[in-house]
Amino acid sequence: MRHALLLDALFERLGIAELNPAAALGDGSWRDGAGGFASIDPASGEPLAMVARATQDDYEAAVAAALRAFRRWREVPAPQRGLFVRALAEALRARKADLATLITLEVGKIRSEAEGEVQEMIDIADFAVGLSRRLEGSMLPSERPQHRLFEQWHPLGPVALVTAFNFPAAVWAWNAMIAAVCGDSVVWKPSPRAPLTAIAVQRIVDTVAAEHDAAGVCTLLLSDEVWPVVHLAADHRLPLLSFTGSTAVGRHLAPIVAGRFGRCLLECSGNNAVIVDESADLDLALPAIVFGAIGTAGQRCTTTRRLLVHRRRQDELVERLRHAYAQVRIGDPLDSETLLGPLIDEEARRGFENAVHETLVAGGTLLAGGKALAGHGFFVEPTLIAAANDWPVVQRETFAPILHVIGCASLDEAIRLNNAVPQGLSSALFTLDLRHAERFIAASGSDCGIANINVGTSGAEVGAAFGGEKDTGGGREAGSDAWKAYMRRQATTINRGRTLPLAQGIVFAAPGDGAVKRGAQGP
Ligand code: UN1
Repeated sequence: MRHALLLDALFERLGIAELNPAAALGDGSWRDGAGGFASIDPASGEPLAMVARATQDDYEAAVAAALRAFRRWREVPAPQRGLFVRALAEALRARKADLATLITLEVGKIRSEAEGEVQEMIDIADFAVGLSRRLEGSMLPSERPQHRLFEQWHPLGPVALVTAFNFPAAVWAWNAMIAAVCGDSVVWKPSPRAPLTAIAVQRIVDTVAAEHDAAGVCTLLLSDEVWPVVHLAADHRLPLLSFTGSTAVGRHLAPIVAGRFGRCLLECSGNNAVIVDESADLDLALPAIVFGAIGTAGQRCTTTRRLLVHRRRQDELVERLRHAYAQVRIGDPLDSETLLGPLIDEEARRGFENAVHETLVAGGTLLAGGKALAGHGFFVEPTLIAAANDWPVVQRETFAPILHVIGCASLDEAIRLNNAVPQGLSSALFTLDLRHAERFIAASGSDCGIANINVGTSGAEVGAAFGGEKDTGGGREAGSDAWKAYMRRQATTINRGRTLPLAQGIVFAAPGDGAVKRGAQGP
């Protein structure tokens, strides 16, 4: 076993066993489940540990615990709920290195990016703590005298949370930290490819929850089967389903949630482009493109998959990219020299090979990489291919470090191509031309949820709301006012007068009564 000693020590510190339980009720108690599945180290293909699979009874127990917790938690004042989240942030700070190492082992992202992921958890927790003293509604002018009109926000209920392998901890934090200050509880179903990270996160929650009267606020269900996700989507006790994953799965789940008038927060596929215009500073564009295309081995939903480059800059940029790609160290993601770790599994490696093959058959020109590496683990080369935007392989999201290079004659053409894909998550323009920058972010510019200038497509901060349009699903998570998805809005009108004026000037009175008319005013 690779790094056996490191692994033993890490598992001990993070509370991971050789055979792990299947569900956590958020009060420190865990359930055994039945059967099991392995967490696989993608750098070696070897199993790291076994995890039990949740049963229907475990599902019921987790949802019931979350429901019980919600009924209590919603009554706790929001700033006190914030104290729980603040303690989570402290616990995460203390375990940042260990949790990052586990993320690296389990999903193969390099150490620096794994530490960034834990930092993102801390950042959103800090954000949520501040939010716990805001969650402000709005006071609105009533048209009626001696009336007060306002909106306030109430906790929504237990949130069903389904997350993907590529951000196995941060996306939990985006949801759980915000949900917790909003007064909700969470039933988390993580990716079956990252169960150990989920267990480690839950163990951290367990240490903190008891001290903050937050038992059951964060519950966990582990499974490699499909049914728990479908159950969560169909379960009317869970008013919000927050789902991160492919568009295909999101499209399947959304109607199930809609059928019970539940709410969906979808973070589905991206197919993000960097536009490099004629005026671009390539010293800025180059590292942004390399990080965007190769970071997390091309397995971020924000990964740069298309490069829309002005033809006058194309040769120079491609040459510099090829040079940069040739320097990229592929290998053990724990090694600090490594820039490109493995893909998550064999299926992902095959997906890479198929996509490269399809692009070449369509007429693409291979500019760099193109091969999966032989041997253990699921490694591939960072790949650059000249392609056309309308090819089916370019239109879909392949979770791998493949960058399609597409020449453009103008900014207008580049914006048109940027938008000419089904997905709408992230986009970026490198330019030194103010008019071009403004054009890109205008209403008729990028149609994506994220549109950056001289900043790449990936690596968003938590402060703004994160999400995208079209096939990306339309959800918004993390910062800004994304918290509103986790609460229910209530409009209230209070009458302090002694008469009952109706809105819209309606008079509704029996003749001679006179009590109900517009503008009637009490003493
Ligand atoms: C994801 O890939 O699902 O903007 C999330 C980024 C990260 C989050 C990515 N902060 O790349």
